[in-house]
Order: sequence, then C-alpha cells, then structure tokens
Amino acid sequence: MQLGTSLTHFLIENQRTHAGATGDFTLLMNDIVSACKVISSYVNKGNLIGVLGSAETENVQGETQKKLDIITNDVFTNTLMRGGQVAALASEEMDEVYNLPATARRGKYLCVYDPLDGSSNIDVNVTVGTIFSILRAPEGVANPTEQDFLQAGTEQVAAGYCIYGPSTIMILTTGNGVNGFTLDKDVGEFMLTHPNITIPADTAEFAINMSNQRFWEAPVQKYVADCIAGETGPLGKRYNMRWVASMVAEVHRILTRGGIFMYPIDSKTRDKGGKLRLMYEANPMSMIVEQAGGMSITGYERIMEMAPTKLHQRVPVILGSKNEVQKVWDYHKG
Ligand code: P6P
Repeated sequence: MQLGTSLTHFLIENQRTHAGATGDFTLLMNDIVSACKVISSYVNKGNLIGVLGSAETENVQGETQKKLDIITNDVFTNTLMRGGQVAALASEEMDEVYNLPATARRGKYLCVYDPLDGSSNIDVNVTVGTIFSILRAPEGVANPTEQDFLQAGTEQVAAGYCIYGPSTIMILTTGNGVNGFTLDKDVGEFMLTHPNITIPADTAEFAINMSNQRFWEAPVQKYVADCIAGETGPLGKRYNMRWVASMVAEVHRILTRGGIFMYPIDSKTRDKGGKLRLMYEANPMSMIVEQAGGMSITGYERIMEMAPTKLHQRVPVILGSKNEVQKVWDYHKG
C-alpha cells in the first residue's frame, strides 16, 4: 500500500484479502471513521461551540462526566446504531449494554468503546482519543447481553483508536499488522501516513503516574527505582519519563518511538482490580501493541488471554517495547 492511500481504499483492499468477505466489516469501519471525523471536529472547536467543561453527571465508573464524554458517546453510538452493522454496543459512558431500537437493522458485530479517553485533559487542551474494539456478535440473537461481550482479547476482530492531537490520526489493526492514517481536514479523508507500524523492542522511556509510588507493589517499586538509578544502576542506562494521563497519547508515543506504559495494580486500586478498563482500554490497546511487535501484560499474565467477568472490569496494564515489558514481568517473577 502506498503512502497517501486513503483509508477508504485501504479498507476495500483489505476486504479483498478476506475470501468470502461480505463488506459488512468495511461498512462498520466506515461508520467508525465517520463518527471519529465528527468527534475530531467537536474536540477541535472546543469552547467555540461550548462543549468544554463538566456535564455535572457521573458515569458508571463514578467519574464526573465532561460534556464531551456525553456528546462523543452519542455520536459514536448513534452512528453505529444507524449503520446496521452491529447487533449491540457497549461504552465506558453507558452503564448497561446498548440494545438497538426494535426497527434497527442488526449486523454481525459488537463494538465496545471509550468515546473520549483521557477526557480529564480536554479542558486543558491536551491530546485525547477514541478507543474501540470490534467483536463478533452471537448468531441469531436480536439483543445480545453483557455476557455476549465478555470475550477474551484474543477474540477481537479488530481494534483501533483515533487520537485527537496536533493531527487527528486513526490507528487500526485487523490482526494483520498496524497502520496509521492522518486526517486531511481540507479533503475530509484519512490518508495512510504510518504503514506497518513496529514498536522498537528496547526503550529507555517509561510512563507511570509517580504520585502513586507509595501504593505500588514491590516489583514495580524496584523496577522504577532501577530506571531512576540510571547508568550506574542495575539497568545500566539513563531513562526518561513521560506521563500524559491520556492512554491514547502514551500508546501512540510508544507505537512511534518505543517505551513502556504502566498502570499497575496498587493498594489504592486493588479492590477494584486496577484503574484501566479491560474491554475498551486494555484489550484494544493490547491487540494494537502486540500486532506492532510489542507486549501487554498485567504484571502476572498476558492481558489478551484474560477471561472477562464484567463489562466495566478493571485491570492493571504494563505494555510497550517487548524486551522492556519482559524485564518488568521478570521483576514480578523474581
Ligand atoms: P491518572 C484517563 O482517565 C485514563 O483512563 C487513561 O487514559 C490514563 O492513562 C489514566 O486514566 C490516567 O490516570 O490516575 O494519572 O489520572
């Protein structure tokens, strides 16, 4: 595929590599692309159209919702509901599974998403994004339930995110590598700009919220201390640190130049299972990272192999450059 290929062209070519493909997946991806273009427009306009600030409501996570959390969820949900390629939807911003109106056409996929990840950054104009995961719907079921969504990460048909930063970039994997497409707003098309993304196996850049240090388990305490010890420490090199508090921004940096992102289990989040959500943050990002040659674990197991138990289940996440993630896994084994 040549640089400058449109995402539309890429998806149709991708469809032709799947014998028996009906075009349904291509249509679903087209709906996701349309929703992300609208979201990018709202995010970029911000206070020009009065969409910043708090909605004064709480989501199922007990987090105060931003106006854009609700607006972007409505855009994504309504676009996919009308598109006829899904049998049900689920979102960070909706307590329950969203079943389609009785008259809506059902498709063969389920989509679960975080419509605006990192939204705590939106009021301070820092990068945010939409994360989505595509699963197969049960055949012949008009109204799939939460149980139908509880599929391991390895069952994902596709995963991706759209990052709203200096550029709007769609990152997508359908299980055959990872590609990135930049939105040309003058034309209204996502264009292939990052073909066959591969994460460098090694890194000297870690991302973690250091304010949680006193809550971490011993292996993470020791790994981070060893990173900070630099050239004369056990890891024998100087590390840099980043923390954006927007998982999409952290993962995009890692896809671009390597790194390790950690939101480990700690004494503060243990009773909830962690901070990040399995179905619409950890699993889609893990598929993307693994497809780009990286690794994604909880500290104790591969995230993609976990058997989900709840729609809004939380998990610890350690992902990125495979040799560095393996190192942290070894700290946990040690
Ligand atoms: P903290 C955003 O709310 C998010 O879910 C991820 O995008 C981000 O990595 C993390 O939480 C930030 O958490 O505790 O640093 O605010």
